[in-house]
Amino acid sequence: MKNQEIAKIFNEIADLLEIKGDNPFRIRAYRRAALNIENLSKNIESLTKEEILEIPGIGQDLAEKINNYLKTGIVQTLEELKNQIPEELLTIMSVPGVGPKTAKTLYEKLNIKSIEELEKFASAHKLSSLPGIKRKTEENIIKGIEILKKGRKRHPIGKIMPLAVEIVNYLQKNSPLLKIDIAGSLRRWKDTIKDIDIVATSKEPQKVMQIFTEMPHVKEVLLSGPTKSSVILKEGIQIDLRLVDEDSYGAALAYFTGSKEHNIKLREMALKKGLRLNEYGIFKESNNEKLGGKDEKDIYDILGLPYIEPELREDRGEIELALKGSLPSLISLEDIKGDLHVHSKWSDGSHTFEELVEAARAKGYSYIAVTDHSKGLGVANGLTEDRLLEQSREIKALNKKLSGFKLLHGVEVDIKSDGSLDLDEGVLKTLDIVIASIHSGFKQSSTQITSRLLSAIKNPYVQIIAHPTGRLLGEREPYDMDIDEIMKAAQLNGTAFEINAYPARLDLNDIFAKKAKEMSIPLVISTDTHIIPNMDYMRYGISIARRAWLEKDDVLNTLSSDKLIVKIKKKIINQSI
Ligand code: DGT
Ligand code: CA
Ligand code: ZN
Repeated sequence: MKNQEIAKIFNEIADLLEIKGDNPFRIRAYRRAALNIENLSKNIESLTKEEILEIPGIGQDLAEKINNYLKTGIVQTLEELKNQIPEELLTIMSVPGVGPKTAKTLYEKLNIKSIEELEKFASAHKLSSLPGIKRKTEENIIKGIEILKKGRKRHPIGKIMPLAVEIVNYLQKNSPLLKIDIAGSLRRWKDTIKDIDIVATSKEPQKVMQIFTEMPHVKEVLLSGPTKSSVILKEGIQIDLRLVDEDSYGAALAYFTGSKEHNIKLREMALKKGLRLNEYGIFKESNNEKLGGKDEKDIYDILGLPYIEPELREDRGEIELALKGSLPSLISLEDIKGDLHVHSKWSDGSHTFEELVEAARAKGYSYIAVTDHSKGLGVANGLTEDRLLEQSREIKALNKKLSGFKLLHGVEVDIKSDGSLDLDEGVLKTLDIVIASIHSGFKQSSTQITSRLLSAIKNPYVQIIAHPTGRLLGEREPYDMDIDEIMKAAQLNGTAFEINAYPARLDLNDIFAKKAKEMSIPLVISTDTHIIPNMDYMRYGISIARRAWLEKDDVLNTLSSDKLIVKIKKKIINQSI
């Protein structure tokens, strides 16, 4: 899809303008347009000129650039900027933690032209002698290079899942398949993915392999055989396709779904029962008689286990639980009744309340909470106390007109660098829901960040901590903080944690969400929607929840709005006794 390409170009233009010290509003306009195009649910090539103009943040000028790009494959502005600015500068800027200013200094003062050179200078501590570059910046650059190297190997699931689904659809439509399934870490919905594994069966394997290796999506064929082929997609992602006999399909699917650790445990169990388990099926050790393998369920049946959902197959105790018959009944998308983290036009979202309500109703929700940013976030057009009160009046008026749906009034209040909240408590207490989160000072010491979060957790008016660890997949590590202490405080105060479903965040992750459940810390799953298609990200939040063994009752936004409000307001009552 051209959407990603155009978004990338607009971001590149913004980077180059930033290096040039151009007008910040112009820079922001490009970034906003890039974000909105990236999040578009439709292929931009299929839109008319008028429809392109309807994308939030796209005016005549940008629409023309898009049309030109679709016609000619270039955007003139980018070409012109590239001629003005050395390309090496962009390379240096691709390191997380290196902004345009730093990149410029590194390039001009030390003549650094590649990431390798940057790494050499940074590890020899030769950067912090430069003007405007602190010791801490140098450390962050070293960390950034590490992230970049790691990021090249693993990709956020939000990037990979749509690609995999597209390929599966393509193969289903164009090749003679009997069955096809996504396997590997992607079927387990792991938050980052190394490569895509697909298992399929067909009466004409040669033909399927030919169609697979000749797909228009393929950049390079690594291996092409009758049972296994591997290709690299244009996006740089590897896909392995395995064709197996129909009779072994279930066993192969189980084997290639993994995890490796889960499979090893199953094989050990089989051996103890005098059975042999492999990717072809499950057999009697004594006479090689095949007992099953056509369906995945066969394997678990024959081992005397209930079916174990792919998200649980990590050898984190799921097999032991299955043996006892006490596997969790995992939460599913249909259990979610509303979204508790949604931005509107009032701050940096793209839509009016009416538009958001309509989209939420179409999803079958019975409520959403509008949670715009607070005033300290100037870049996001955050709300003052006065504007919040004004917002309150509008929401009340709108709710009178709605039936069977409730628009909750909330806020995403910024936790300032000293730990205080960015809005008066007098106003916070009038809202339905208050979520608090950190948006600055990510690099503070562990003691500072921990105490900031602790004061928000203890505040009687804060019900939810949003994106609690602050990680951005492939870009930013979680805050350096004392997570044990933070979880203990949430447990004690009855403050909920958010599983932020935005694919670049997925924060909390599965490990901490599982721990939160064990500690009876309330959880919510929210999308942090800024533009309507973001609401679909709920599925990624659900995947984290399922990998964390969560059931419907562990998640607050499976409740009706009335019950939800009663439950979260208990915190204020408990703390005032
Ligand atoms: P990743 O790193 O995101 O690609 O994670 P996976 O789990 O997709 O790992 P991958 O692609 O290396 O292998 C796919 C599945 O194949 C894996 O989950 C289990 C199975 N598998 C691969 N190698 C082995 C092995 O050496 N032993 C066993 N038992 N299973 C394996
Ligand atoms: Ca894989
Ligand atoms: Zn937000």
